[in-house]
Amino acid sequence: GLTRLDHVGIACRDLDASIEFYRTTYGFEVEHEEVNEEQGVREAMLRINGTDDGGATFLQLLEPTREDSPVAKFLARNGEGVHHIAFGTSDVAASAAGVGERGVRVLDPEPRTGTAGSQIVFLHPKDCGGVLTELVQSAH
Ligand code: CMX
Ligand code: CO
Repeated sequence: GLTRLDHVGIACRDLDASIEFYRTTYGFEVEHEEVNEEQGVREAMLRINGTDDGGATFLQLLEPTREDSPVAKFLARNGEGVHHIAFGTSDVAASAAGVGERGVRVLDPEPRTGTAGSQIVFLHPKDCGGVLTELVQSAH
């Protein structure tokens, strides 16, 4: 089942400026940074609470790497702001199948690779009360 809030994804135009805002304003530090070409993002994970056992919660700051990416499209339409939420699960395929049986459109027929080798699927925001929702199974 879904056990926790894994992260909140935030679309930004300038990743370094966004990191600096969260660092200087709140003291949150970057734990992990990477480029995910499949998702079209340069991203940073800032840990908000929790430990390394898979129970932590993060902010995911997302800067688009190309104009046809979901985050670029979101920024063009809405400007910077909250882009999605992500729930943690110990079995992303099973969780996606269960949610799909409830009539929610699962956007990824097979889980894709997310942050730090995690497995992710997205659920259509129009089936989730306007909230783009991700399910994530961490690699460890
Ligand atoms: N949150 C809520 N609603 C959203 C949304 C978002 N992030 N993105 C789009 N929508 C809404 C739009 O407002 C629009 O609604 P209306 O029809 O009422 O105007 C509708 O969905 C369609 O929007 P669109 O701009 O035409 O966007 P697309 O249908 O092309 O794509 C989506 C939307 C969700 C299918 C696409 O963004 C997607 O597949 N996202 C999943 C992948 C992703 O977001 N990757 C980046 C993050 C990676 C990570 O977390 O690691
Ligand atoms: Co995410």
